[in-house]
Amino acid sequence: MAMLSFEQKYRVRGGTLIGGDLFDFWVGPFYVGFFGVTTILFSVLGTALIIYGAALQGVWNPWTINIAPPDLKYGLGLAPLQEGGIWQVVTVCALGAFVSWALRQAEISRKLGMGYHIPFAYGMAVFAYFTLVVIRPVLMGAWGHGFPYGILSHLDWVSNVGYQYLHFHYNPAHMLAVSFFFTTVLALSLHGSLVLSALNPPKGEPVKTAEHENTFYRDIIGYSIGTLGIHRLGLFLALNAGFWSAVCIVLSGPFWTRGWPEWWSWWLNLPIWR
Ligand code: UQ2
Repeated sequence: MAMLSFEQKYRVRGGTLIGGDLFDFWVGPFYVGFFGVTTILFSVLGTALIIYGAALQGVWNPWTINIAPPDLKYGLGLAPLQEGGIWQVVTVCALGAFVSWALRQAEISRKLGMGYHIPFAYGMAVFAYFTLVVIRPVLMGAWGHGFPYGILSHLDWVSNVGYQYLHFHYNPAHMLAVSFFFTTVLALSLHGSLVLSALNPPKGEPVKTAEHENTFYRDIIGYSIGTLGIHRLGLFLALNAGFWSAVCIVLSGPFWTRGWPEWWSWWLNLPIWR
């Protein structure tokens, strides 16, 4: 399974961004590359630090592990390891690993002569995380505005920050982000179910093609977006979900400090009501 017949054909040299031929090889099915090495190093170090932090607190319950950012009093400076310093190093490791992964995707795309759509799409998720733990804390003047690394603790953070703005669902960028997330799910469920239905006809019948897929949607809503189009739409919807998520959180604090319901007073104050 790991070594399909056509894989050999694509095991070609070149396309690397850094390191030349030095890391241009495979281990089993995996391409290594300079960024494969840095991804492994950053992930192992970051994970080890989270486990170390949990051990120092004597917390071994996976649900309650919490690596918190520094107190606000440390501002944008370095904090002692046990007072948020671990969080700071883990954040560097996480970003190191995420960026390494994106660059590894870019190297493999180059190797194969493909576009950069995959690293671009993944990069949008990294951008949303970067906004949360770097851009917004820097704009607000303290690393303490980052979110804590823990299963339950990050949920508490989201809830608390949401209530700080009274009703986060009134944040217009949050409305856009949520709508894009839901529409992404709608599009993927339409797409996945359509492909599976075409590829799984009743026993004994031949597998159906894109003509059937197009005809289904033309019959039911008078329009088919096409096999290429659905993937363009999917990428567009998903990129927007990540992008507006980043926008909605960076607005909250650096650019709007009151409750989000109040933001809508621009509507009530329109001169057309007078
Ligand atoms: C389609 C098509 C596909 C698809 C899907 C459609 C053959 C395999 C799902 C239908 C999608 C439409 C009409 C767009 C819906 C719009 C939104 C915003 C959800 O036509 O071509 O290819 O998978």
